[in-house]
Amino acid sequence: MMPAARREPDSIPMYNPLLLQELDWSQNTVTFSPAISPANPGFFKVLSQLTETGVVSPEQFTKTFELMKNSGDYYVTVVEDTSVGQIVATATLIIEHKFTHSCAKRGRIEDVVVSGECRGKQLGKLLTSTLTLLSKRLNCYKITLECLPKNVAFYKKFGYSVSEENYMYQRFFN
Ligand code: 16G
Repeated sequence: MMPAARREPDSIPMYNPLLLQELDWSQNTVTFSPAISPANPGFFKVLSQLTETGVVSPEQFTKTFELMKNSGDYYVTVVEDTSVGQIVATATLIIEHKFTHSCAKRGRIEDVVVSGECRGKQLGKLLTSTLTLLSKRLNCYKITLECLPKNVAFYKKFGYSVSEENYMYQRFFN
């Protein structure tokens, strides 16, 4: 597993990959059966299985990548099938800064998606565990995500619960 990188072979990671080696897996709340190791491109193809990606030029991609990387608050993380050099799953942790809670940080998990042909390999579980632990490691006071009702049971395994607050939104365009 690795931070999202440019599609060139000599890629620049979005965040320091060593962070993933420092996670406290003793705090993990799910089991992997069979066991898999967290130490182990198609990025848009995978994302398009979650939602509308639109058309993204290489320039737009690079601009957004740089913006995310420079902010230091985007942990776009991917699983690559190294045998074919293809990204097969992704999830993102975003850090939001607050003045409240003594200027604390809040984590958000976004865009969790596993490509159709790789479902059932616990990759979504691996990514969600990893990013949840990473948010703790980064001292977030809480972490949130939005999901469909059918996915609530999945996220409960990692310690998430359904909030009494409603998720409200307005959509300005698709
Ligand atoms: C889900 C995703 C969210 C994503 C949205 C896409 C997770 C936990 N939640 O709610 O991150 O932004 O789907 O739908 O992955 P949209 O493109 O219609 O907003």
